[in-house]
Amino acid sequence: MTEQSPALDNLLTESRTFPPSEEFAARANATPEWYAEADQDREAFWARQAERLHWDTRWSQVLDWSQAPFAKWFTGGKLNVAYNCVDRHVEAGHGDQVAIHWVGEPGDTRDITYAQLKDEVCKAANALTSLGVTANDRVAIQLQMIPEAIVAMLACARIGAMHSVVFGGFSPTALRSRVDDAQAKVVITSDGQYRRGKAAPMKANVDEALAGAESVEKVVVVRRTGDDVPWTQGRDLWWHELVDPQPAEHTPQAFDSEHPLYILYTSGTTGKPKGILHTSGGYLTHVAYTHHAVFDHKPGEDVYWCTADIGWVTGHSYIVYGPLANRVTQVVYEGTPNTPHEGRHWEIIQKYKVSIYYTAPTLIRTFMKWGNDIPAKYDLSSLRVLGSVGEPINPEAWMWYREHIGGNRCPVVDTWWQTETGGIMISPLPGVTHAKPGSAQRPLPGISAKVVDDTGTEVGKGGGGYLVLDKPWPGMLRGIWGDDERYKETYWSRFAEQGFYFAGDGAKYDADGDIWLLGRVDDVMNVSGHRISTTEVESALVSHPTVAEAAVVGATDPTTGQGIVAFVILRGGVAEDEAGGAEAIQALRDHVAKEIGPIAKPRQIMVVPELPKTRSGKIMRRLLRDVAENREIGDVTTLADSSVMDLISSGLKSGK
Ligand code: 6R9
Repeated sequence: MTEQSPALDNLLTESRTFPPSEEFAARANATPEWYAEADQDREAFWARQAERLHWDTRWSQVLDWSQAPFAKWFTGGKLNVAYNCVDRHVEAGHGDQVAIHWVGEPGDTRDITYAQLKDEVCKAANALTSLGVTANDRVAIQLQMIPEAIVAMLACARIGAMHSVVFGGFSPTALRSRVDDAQAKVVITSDGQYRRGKAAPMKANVDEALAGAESVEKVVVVRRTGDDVPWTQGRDLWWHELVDPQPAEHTPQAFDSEHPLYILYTSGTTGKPKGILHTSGGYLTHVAYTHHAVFDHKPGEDVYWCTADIGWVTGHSYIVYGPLANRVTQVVYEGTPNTPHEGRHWEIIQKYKVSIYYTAPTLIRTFMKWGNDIPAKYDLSSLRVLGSVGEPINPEAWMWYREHIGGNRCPVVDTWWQTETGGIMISPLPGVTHAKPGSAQRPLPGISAKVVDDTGTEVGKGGGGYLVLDKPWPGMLRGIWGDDERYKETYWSRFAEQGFYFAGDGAKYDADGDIWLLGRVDDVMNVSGHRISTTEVESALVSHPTVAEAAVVGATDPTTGQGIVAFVILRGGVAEDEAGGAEAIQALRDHVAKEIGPIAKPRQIMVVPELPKTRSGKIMRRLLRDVAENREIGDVTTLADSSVMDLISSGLKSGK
């Protein structure tokens, strides 16, 4: 991205800034000095962060980068991750503190204290051991958001087995390929899950996935819906029959800092999914530190809620490991945000007095679509920090979030990171940063990131290019499971000479040197030789009063190389025949031209009822490209709701 596209300037016309309030700054966990302290001696800074944990044996070396790009952090150190997340809080006298306020979709609830969580994790660890699971074995977990999911992950960590969590919504084929790749010995699942008010089977899908899977010895089934399930004698066991009778005592063993903790597969764009490997000491240090700094979490005071699914890395790092290491009290919600009504999240925040709320832009835009009057009905005054993750947040959504959810009082932190980075890398710090709507702004203290051009040279202020991470960090992936070559090839070959990690995201510096993420580099379109980011056009579209959500793809065009095709969802209350009519569409095209420049005018705009998204909320542009290019629609197995594509296609055919 050496050439300067006028189009890329659009996001940067955003000039509003929000300085932290004095009261917030006075009590903030993070201080402005951290940046300089970390720059001065990065390893010493990370060593101080590692002090947040309990180590059975202290490390002898902070970072060993001698076998780059395979990092070792806190070498010689030994710790038990589950002990750090549970037992030590009980030993420090916080056994009665609620760890999890669990809310089931049908309305049932459970409060689990740290003392109870410790008992559950110990029982589950004993149960896994009784099945012959030992350190370094792999356990696949396909569960919805129920407490057993968290207990199962911590039980694996406690005995040094690696978990591989697979989305509850993933197809049998997707589960099978992950089970085979990791050669999982045990699979933990449930009979079924509640989704949108209905019980959907899980166990039956797991059975389908596991037919002939040779590595799997046992399947442990949590009873949730109570529906009948197929049963394989000798292989299948009920969780309550296996786990409940186990002793609640279990001595945690200290494992090496580099002992593997988990594998998590990223939804690959093509071919085989990548099994991202994370290890113990560095990872836990990274997620505990970032959860403390970015969310300003105060143990014993705050009520935290991250709305992610544990099948996604955000659930691993910011529901399980970071928050529990920091002695959080958190909400875990099983269901969808509009079951039984569109105010469900706000009702939960009001009830539990949630003070820190972390969600995804796609959901924020959905809330916008449902209307301002819904959150307005609830008391959201307990909130004090709002977070966003998963994709670039457009300034309109950021402002809406700040105003309608945060009451113009809560700092909004836009956190950039990836499955591969393990934890948050670029984000404002509440109480420190002057926030800018739509920008993740600055690498955290201890983290180094740069925007570089094709040759790996850092671009200047106002310049755009590729985001790279130029220094190793504790939470970084240690490789791709079973495929060292692919690890080197995917992340380290693009800028091999400089030794940079290639994140695959486009980014830009503004005039102050703040970073703006522009979406995946494969989502950058090339129209008549001009580079235009899909995010940028989407951002322009949603800044129009009739548009709630937009997805933009570059479709092959005989004249311009690529043509811009936009799919838009209208805001609630906007009459579809009016807003979807020829004149309204023309007005939208003109609006984009006005916001970005005539070059960014979409060739085609289609009004649709839904957009195809993965469970982590990412729009699957590949499928929209198929529609835009009149092709047969490709593989939809990783969609959260695979019927969405039918809805879009039939809506378009009926001329809407
Ligand atoms: C945590 C997570 C990683 C990709 C990443 C980027 C996009 C995530 C973002 C963001 C802009 C943010 N992404 N957070 N883009 N601003 N705040 O999402 O992990 O599922 O591995 O996705 O998501 O494109 O490269 P993962």
